Amino acid sequence: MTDTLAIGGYTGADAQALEQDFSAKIVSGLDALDELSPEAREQVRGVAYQGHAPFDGEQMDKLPNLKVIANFGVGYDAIDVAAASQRGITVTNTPNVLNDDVADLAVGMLIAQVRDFEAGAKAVRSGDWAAKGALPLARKMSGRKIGVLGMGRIGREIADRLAAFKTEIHYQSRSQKDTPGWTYHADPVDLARAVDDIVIAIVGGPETEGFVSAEVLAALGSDGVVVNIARGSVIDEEALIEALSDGTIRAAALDVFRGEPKVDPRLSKLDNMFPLPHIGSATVETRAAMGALQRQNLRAGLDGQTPPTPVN
Ligand code: 8YV
Repeated sequence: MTDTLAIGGYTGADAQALEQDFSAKIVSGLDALDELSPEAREQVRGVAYQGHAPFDGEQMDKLPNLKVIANFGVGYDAIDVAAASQRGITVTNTPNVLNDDVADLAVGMLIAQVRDFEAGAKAVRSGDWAAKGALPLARKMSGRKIGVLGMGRIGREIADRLAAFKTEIHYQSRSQKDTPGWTYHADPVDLARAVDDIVIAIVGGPETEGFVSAEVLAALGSDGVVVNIARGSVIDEEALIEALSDGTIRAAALDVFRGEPKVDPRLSKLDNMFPLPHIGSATVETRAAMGALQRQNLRAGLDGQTPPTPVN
């Protein structure tokens, strides 16, 4: 019997620390809750959660003495925080420690598409470079106007990096920030109209569902690149497939997808979409920092202390 459940694919040092420091029982997903005995479920006071499957009130009710859900990740859209609050459950996340990695990835993905890296790599690997000669010219990165959607902690790191590439920074967020030299737009369509490319760094969840709409994509225009490192749900994926297929926009680079890890084949087969398998925070260093912060939160929640990074 343990008071801590680790739900998700924990391996290596994280699994070891959860087992050693918390005597945690590690299970692969929320489905495992139904396999535990009622006595075992009553013992559970803390959950270390990793994953994107919905953790809702119905799941929480299976753990009647739950005090804390410590999420492995900054985005906690999978967890019904209102349901947790109603039940007196503290939810925590792992902000800040992953900002640099996610921002690095976003910038890398944008440059990859503006400069056509994937087409270039294919030409070398296939022998087309020797057989058919040079590729069509790409576009110049510096001087581009970039619209960052969401000026939170990660959005700001992205914008700082892109400014160093001599781009012109525009952004949209709920409120205007203190960002001298950067142009604020309250409306995402206005932002799209003003810029060449969009980098999405808004939170997921119901309030941003389909935020990047057909209208936003049309306003961006036929030279535009869309980069998404946030959540698949923030883009209207049907509209994106259409916009990429008919040339409404030039290209996209996506680290996140609706229904991931399954990706709509209509999207994954498009040559002008550069995909990555949700690796924004996937470095040895950052995952170690996320794990450590998750466990600090978990410990504090179990001890009835205020955790370092609570979300409710
Ligand atoms: C994931 C993420 O948590 O932090 C986030 O919001 O999306 C990622 O870092 C990661 O895939 C681990 O589940």
